[in-house]
Amino acid sequence: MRSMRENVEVVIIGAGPAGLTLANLLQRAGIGCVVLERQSRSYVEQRQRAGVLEHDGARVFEEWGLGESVLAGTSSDGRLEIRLDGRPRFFDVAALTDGRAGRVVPQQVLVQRLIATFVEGGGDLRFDAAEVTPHGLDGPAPAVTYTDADGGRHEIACAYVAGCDGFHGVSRASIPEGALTTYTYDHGVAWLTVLADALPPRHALFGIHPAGFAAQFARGPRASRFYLECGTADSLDEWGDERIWEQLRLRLGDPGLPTGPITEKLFVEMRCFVADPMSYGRLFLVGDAAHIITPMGGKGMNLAIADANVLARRLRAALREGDEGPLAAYSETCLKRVWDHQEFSRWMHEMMHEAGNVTLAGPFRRQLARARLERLFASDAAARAFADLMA
Ligand code: RFL
Repeated sequence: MRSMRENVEVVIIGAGPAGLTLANLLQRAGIGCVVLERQSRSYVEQRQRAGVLEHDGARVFEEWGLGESVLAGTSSDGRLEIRLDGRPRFFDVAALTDGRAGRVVPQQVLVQRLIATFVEGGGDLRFDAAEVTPHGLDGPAPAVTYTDADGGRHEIACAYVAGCDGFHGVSRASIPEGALTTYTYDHGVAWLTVLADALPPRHALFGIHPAGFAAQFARGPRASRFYLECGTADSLDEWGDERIWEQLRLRLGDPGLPTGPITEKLFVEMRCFVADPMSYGRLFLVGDAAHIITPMGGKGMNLAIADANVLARRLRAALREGDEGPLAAYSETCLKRVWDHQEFSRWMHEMMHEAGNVTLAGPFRRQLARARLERLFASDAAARAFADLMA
């Protein structure tokens, strides 16, 4: 068995939106990095999850000179629709935020483009890396070991490790117990999410209905992601295609809802998690490795990109200007945004669910949730505050 030892400035563990954004930004900054990904390239490129890149996320790519390669052909969607008991209400995010609005960028499209751009730029991206293990994180000379697809053992010495390997990754797990404070919250409901080759709605669509929450978002020109509130103990056997379409038609108030072949069905736990601090020694946690948030509000992928932007700038200061001060404050900076988005997502979750399904929190809370929703259409200040957080 051959064993190779290398040296690089930064090892990035994980090639999701967090790791790939960081890799591209470090490449632009002229900082050497290697990305180690457990899965194959095709697996990573097909993984369909999020679909909206916020205005600030798009700006990150533009500011680093990646606007053309990452955003070409994507369009911004400045409006959303909330159907309350089947009655449509439109909300113009772009008009309320002076043109700041998110873009429809399916996560797998973003990932494909980030991989292509990084590789074209000479980037070192290694798929099928097994047993990735960080070492010596609390000392001055960390390293990461892994096994390649042919069984070769590798050791990469580095100055810093970026843990971008998602919620179940090895990075956060390698931090000693007691070094992190973790916060968790469970919303007590679940969502069934369905990906279908069905014509998408013109705008992001949220349905509030006594039978439960539902939503439909574009995932490309001919694909939609649907969400259906369901019980936490539900099984896929209980959700045949027929029932899914019947419940979507009911909750979205659209008897003529375009249907199509369902290509994925899975349950999403409505669970939140935050680790504090988002670092340990020379390891920095980025994206889902440090925090997860429910899909309500579409913040998960955007937080990953925002973290990567902060970390790239601060690694550049440390490695090129010898200033480790900004890096030391990485976690504090990122956690402010994380908690702000967690608060917004929970606020929106409560409103969207409790205004519909009375069994969740009772009739009094149902009226409160409806009042909260009405305020968005009655008060310009409330509408602007909401749009600002959605943009
Ligand atoms: P990812 O995407 O999980 O990527 C982590 C990468 O690390 C790899 N990995 C390892 N590599 C090497 N060694 C190991 N030991 C490793 N362990 C793991 C993994 O294979 C993977 O490639 O995390 P990242 O980069 O932080 O990105 C986070 C986003 O993917 C996530 O927040 C969003 O997908 C969440 N999310 C949504 N976010 C939004 O902003 N808007 C949405 O509408 C939205 N919808 C969703 C979502 C997540 C979903 N699921 C299933 C979790 C819808 C769904 C269904």
